[in-house]
Amino acid sequence: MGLIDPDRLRVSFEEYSSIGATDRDGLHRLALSEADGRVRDRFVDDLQELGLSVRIDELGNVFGRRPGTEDLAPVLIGSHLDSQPKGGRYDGQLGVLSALETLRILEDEGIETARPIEIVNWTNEEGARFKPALTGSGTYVGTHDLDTVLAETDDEGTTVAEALEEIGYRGTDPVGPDEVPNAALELHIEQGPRLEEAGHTIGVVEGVLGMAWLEATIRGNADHAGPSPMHTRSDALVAAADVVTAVRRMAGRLDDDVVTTVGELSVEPDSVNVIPAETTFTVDVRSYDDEVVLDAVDRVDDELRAACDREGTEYDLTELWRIPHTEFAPSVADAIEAAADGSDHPSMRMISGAGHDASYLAELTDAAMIFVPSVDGQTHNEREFTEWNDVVAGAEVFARTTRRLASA
Ligand code: HGY
Ligand code: MN
Ligand code: MN
Ligand code: MN
Repeated sequence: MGLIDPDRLRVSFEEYSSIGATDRDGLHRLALSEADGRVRDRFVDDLQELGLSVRIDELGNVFGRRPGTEDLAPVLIGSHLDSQPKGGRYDGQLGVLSALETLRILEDEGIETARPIEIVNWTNEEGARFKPALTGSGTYVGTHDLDTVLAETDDEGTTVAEALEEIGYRGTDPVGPDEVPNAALELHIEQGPRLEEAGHTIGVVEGVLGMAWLEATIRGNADHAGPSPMHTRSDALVAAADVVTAVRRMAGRLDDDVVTTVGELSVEPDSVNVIPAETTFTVDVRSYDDEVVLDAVDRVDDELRAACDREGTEYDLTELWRIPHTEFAPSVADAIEAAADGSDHPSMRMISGAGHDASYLAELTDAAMIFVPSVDGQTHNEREFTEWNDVVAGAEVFARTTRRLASA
């Protein structure tokens, strides 16, 4: 038998992908939704079938533990099973299933490791339904406050605590490590075009961009679209539009790696013949340089002030979340590169533009990530795709690295 069983990995991938599947080969499995509940049940069944001891904490993070031969701190492996709205089947899910396959093959071959190995599915990695993102892992490492996270609400006003109860995953275990892991490893799709452009199969991820999420509300006056003279209007959407384009132009001007996105925008009263009274929109800004992210946040505030002066509107700006850039542990990155070299898969060092649970784990222990290519860099949509031979290559390197980390 090889380092993994590709056919078994494929069977699980298709099975998990059928839970919350969209009709265009994507996934609609928002954090703590009914579909997330069903895929969690599948995951718990698979862990129990492997004979692992399973624990679910108060935030619904699901852990399986495989004992080691020595009384040593565990290696923590895994990712997330929640998806974006109409997202892809690989984002997060591939990391959980590669970790599951790694444990399955160890069982098949009766291989014991010195260190225990813990596998995890993190709650709410995406931050699509409940903001901010990465709250399962962020609370586990102590960066997020449990009560604050439990009280976060979605657009319908449902809290995280209520959603956890609804799907039966409001566990009893305290959120946080039983034992601080000795190392942490996450496999993930790159979600960008770099590996494909370079013709490489394995990304050895050395770091992650820092990011800030902002929410801006602009208040103008609802008025009639007909009789209201143009010079008397305070149009909240016109002011927002100015800021949205300014946020787009900010990227690239600040630093070559800065990326800015306005992903959400709502208009009130949202009626064809009423001048928009209020708009609320989000800003996501990222850079490897944390000072640049701070500077960008200030510039968003400047742009809001200027747009509102022009339009006679008012605004509020709230910072929803900020996470500094991540530098992963060279020791784990080196272990990944050695494993890639050992299995003849060309690898390259890189930085992640996407946020990951491993970033919070890096605050607690030596962590790093393995990337596999995203075709056309596509992700966070139903076109997300990774060639199966790249999936297998990534899972093999993941399994090899996990064994190495668990042996020492
Ligand atoms: O926002 C991110 O980068 C991740 O997908 N949660
Ligand atoms: Mn992800
Ligand atoms: Mn994602
Ligand atoms: Mn992630």
